Amino acid sequence: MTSHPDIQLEIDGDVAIVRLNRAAKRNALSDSLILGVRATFENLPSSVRAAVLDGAGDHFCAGLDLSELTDRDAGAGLHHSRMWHAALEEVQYGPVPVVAALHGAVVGGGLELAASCHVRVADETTFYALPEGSRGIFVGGGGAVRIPRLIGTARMTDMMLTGRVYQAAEGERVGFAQYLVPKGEAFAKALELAKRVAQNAPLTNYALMHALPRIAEQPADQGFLTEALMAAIAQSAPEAKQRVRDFLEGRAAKVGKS
Ligand code: 1HE
Repeated sequence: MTSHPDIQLEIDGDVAIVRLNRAAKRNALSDSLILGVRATFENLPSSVRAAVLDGAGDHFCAGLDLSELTDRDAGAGLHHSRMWHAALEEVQYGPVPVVAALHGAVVGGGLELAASCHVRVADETTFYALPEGSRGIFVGGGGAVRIPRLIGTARMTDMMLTGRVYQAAEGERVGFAQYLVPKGEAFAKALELAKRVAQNAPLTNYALMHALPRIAEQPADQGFLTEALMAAIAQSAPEAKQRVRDFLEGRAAKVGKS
């Protein structure tokens, strides 16, 4: 396991709780902290089957640590952005599905980080913004790719051109979050969901993390083939066969009943 002074890592059964722990700076992501996020997800114990990503204090994450935004030349800026890409790839395509517990500011690089997670739970205090537009910069943490896939290119363009801020309820409606919960309840809901995710067959979770987003990028004809290959692999696992037998023999829950 990797430790970083601004990351709290806790293992709760088969769920890892990863918490940005820099509340005094609203969990702003310094270079060191973004590298810490990468190392944490890279080095999760093999017993972990799902993760929750949370932020300490009143805000999930205020984005890039602006105090480090010194005058980089073009080459350094390119490498800096690629460093973010590598870190957030580790969240999206790392070992396990990640449920984000959102509250307060989810802005700039914080929104890019949230967008790299697999499920987003937001409480009523959550707000989403891309202040890069007003800071004279551009997204650099994969937001240009991931955010339009959540809310559409037109909405992202509007956010960056006009500084529009989406509040929690509207944010859920447009697709930033899949769940909206009362103030202070995002973490508990995210943990409940992560525990459920952890119970899935690992190959099913693998397919959802690695095949589904790629199928979405493929022409339909190739997507159907990728789907069929993934389906064949998933159903061949002994665990899948056992789960189907459990249902047929009345040992597994029916849909909609726990
Ligand atoms: C920071 C940062 C930060 C807070 N970098 N230090 N992101 C932004 O443009 C968002 C900037 N932050 C804010 O708009 C506000 O801080 C919040 C709405 C998030 C929270 O407001 P509030 O009133 O609770 O806190 P605060 O008093 O503004 O901030 C508390 C401290 O955190 C203060 O430092 P202090 O030493 O004076 O106590 C702030 O300076 C510090 N702080 N946010 C550095 N972001 C891969 S590219 C991604 C590009 C981006 O992410 S650009 C968007 C950056």
